[in-house]
Amino acid sequence: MKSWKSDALFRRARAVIPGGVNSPVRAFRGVGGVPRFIERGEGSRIFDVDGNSYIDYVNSWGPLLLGHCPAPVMDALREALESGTSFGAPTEREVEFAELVSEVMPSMEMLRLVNSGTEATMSALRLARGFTGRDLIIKFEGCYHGHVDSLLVKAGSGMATLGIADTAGVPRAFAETTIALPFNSIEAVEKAFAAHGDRVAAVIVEPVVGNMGCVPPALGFLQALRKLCSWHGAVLIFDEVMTGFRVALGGAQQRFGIHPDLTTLGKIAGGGLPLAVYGGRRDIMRKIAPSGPVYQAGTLSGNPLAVAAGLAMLRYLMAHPEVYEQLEARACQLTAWTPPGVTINRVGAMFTFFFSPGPVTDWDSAKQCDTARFGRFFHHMLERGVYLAPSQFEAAFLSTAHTEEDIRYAVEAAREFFAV
Ligand code: KE4
Repeated sequence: MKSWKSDALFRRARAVIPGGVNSPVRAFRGVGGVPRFIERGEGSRIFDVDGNSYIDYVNSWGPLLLGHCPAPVMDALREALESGTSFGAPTEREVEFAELVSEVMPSMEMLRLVNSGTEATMSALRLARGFTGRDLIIKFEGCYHGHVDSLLVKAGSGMATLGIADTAGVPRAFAETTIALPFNSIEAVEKAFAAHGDRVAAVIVEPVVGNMGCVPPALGFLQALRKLCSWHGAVLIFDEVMTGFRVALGGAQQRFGIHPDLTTLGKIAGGGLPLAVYGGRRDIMRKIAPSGPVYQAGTLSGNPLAVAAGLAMLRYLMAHPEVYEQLEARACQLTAWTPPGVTINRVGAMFTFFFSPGPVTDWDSAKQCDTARFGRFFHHMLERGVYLAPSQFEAAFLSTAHTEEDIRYAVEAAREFFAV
């Protein structure tokens, strides 16, 4: 496929934007080559500036559960646009959206709207520390919760892709408040609580990890986190920025039947616009200003356009719960085979082809992958018009716009690679 315009744009971009991209993982550093500059999206496809079209299995890193330009979201945006873009004042739409999120995820008795998943996790952490009066946070290696200073410790996603163990710019004092443990190790969490129990403010976890690639929770792991947090008075934070409204309408907490104390949401919550959420137990959320002493604010928090998109997405999903059976069935078709030397992990409509014999259950096993072979697979698929996440350590996402033909085509293209 020709990529002259993308090549030229990438050269221009690198002169004025670090790495030529506005988020590191987009730079193709994990797979090599030149990122495709995208002109538009439609249904299950994206179209680049050189006129190439791709079946999109990234879907903007998860938000586009209904595919590109879904009518419910586009119509809602057009209507909202007529009334203005931002007021910096409360609107009815925000109240309605908050009520629906709380209905779909009952653990979120109260919630606050922000603009990104990072802002949601940063705020949830500050709130957990303010509520408990404690400093330490437990996270898991390979999990990524946005570029929050104290969480950029052994993180996944772009940091795993770039092989950055810990980022520059975070004071040692911040990093020292974070305990990073192996995902799925109940024993490690028990030991950490035994050693620091009365100093742990919160445990933050991706209940289904997407940011080292898709890694499901081991049987009993989430239940153990729930029990340990309750016992030690620590706040259990489910970072459902990726899993919320994806692995079930009510997220991983519904799928696995766990009641976290706080939840963060993003991506699908905004239907592709900058909208994220943090929320949970009323007694904790009441600590947030102006009702309490923990400060958090935002000029564009609850932005009318973003909330219109999120509301349209949420209303559609609540009115069409059958989409989750459809997504599960389609994802099964895509992943119900075993390419040689590859482990496929899937939960609902998020999945990863790990280039390792596996099993892949945590960061230690994920990082054994043959990333060079994954890079060759990525470009094999890209050349055939299938757009995957440009990193071994990311999840791929299905949308309701993916057709049986899209799935069949992708499986056929993948089989071709492995047949070689
Ligand atoms: P944002 O600040 O990017 O909206 O959300 C951060 C975040 C928080 N929690 C989870 C579980 C997440 O997956 C993310 C962001 N996910 C990555 C994809 N692995 C965003 C893609 C990117 O960084 O460009």
